[in-house]
Amino acid sequence: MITSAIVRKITALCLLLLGCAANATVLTLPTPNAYEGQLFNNFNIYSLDLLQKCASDPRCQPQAGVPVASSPGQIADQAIVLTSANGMSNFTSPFAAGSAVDDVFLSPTGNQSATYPNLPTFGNDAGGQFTGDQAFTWEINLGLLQSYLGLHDLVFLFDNNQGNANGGGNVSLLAQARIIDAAGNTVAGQCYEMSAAGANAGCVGGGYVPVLSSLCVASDGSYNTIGASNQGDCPAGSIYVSNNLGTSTAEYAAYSQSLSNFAKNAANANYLLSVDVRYIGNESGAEQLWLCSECDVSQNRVPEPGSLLLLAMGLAALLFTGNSKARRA
Ligand SMILES: [Ca+2]
Ligand SMILES: [Ca+2]
Ligand SMILES: [Ca+2]
Repeated sequence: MITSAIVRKITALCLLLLGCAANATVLTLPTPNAYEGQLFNNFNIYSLDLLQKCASDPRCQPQAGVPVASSPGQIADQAIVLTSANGMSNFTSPFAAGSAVDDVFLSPTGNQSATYPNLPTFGNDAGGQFTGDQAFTWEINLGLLQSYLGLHDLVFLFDNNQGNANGGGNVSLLAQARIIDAAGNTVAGQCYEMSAAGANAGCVGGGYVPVLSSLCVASDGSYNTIGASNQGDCPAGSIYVSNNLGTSTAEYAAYSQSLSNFAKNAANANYLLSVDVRYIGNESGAEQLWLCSECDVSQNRVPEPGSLLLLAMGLAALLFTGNSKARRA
């Protein structure tokens, strides 16, 4: 009984620190640079396969957490925007029932050549489920998001899942993330876009970004697709990258430092993060999109020793309290 009391206390502490979820996605991304991150308008996009494969390359910076697992059971406790039917039935949600966050949207499977106008195609979102909830986009209250992230950065993870590898199954994406107020108005300067409209062009409804299923990344960070299907197809000095790793592995991380910093630090409890995703060229299995619970970008990383020391002190205090009660009993 004493043991279970201690376990309960540790569980409560874990929930408090948001650091002990059994399946939390944990990833450390390098500071974006020309080699490891590509800028698509406001978002730096990382290929997770490149991060893993270039780990021993001197051009690459320290990183941890790749590959990123993405099977439904492995991301069931994450803040999911889009998932498969299997993912929906496995979703446990990190949030209490009735929280100010949209339901998970169901992503399409099979062959679709049409442009998906926005999220309702995936889920039929009428809006109005909670204060500030808008129709046709995925919302989460910023206070709720801040408690979910703790001190971690706001990083979107994308699980690509196409049928034809090596250039034959390239889906194309356009995504926007806004900070909105309770009336649905975009907070000044807080619209961020992942698009092919050009670097730092703002939130303009730009072009779709092709998700290249395979490519060779050269030493200067440039890439070509040449139909490569393995390292042997790439020029000397290039790294072969697959961005179609199947259903159980995520391929991309998306990060905007400005958005992340604003979302983490905004004091207005009525603000919401609003996400819209559109895509064309889908085929085969369902894609997934979620907000990482424990992702950090190197430039923002919180010093670990301090965190660990705090955790150790907290655990020691709880154990001491438990032992004291046991002695008194
Ligand atoms: Ca909504
Ligand atoms: Ca697909
Ligand atoms: Ca995948």
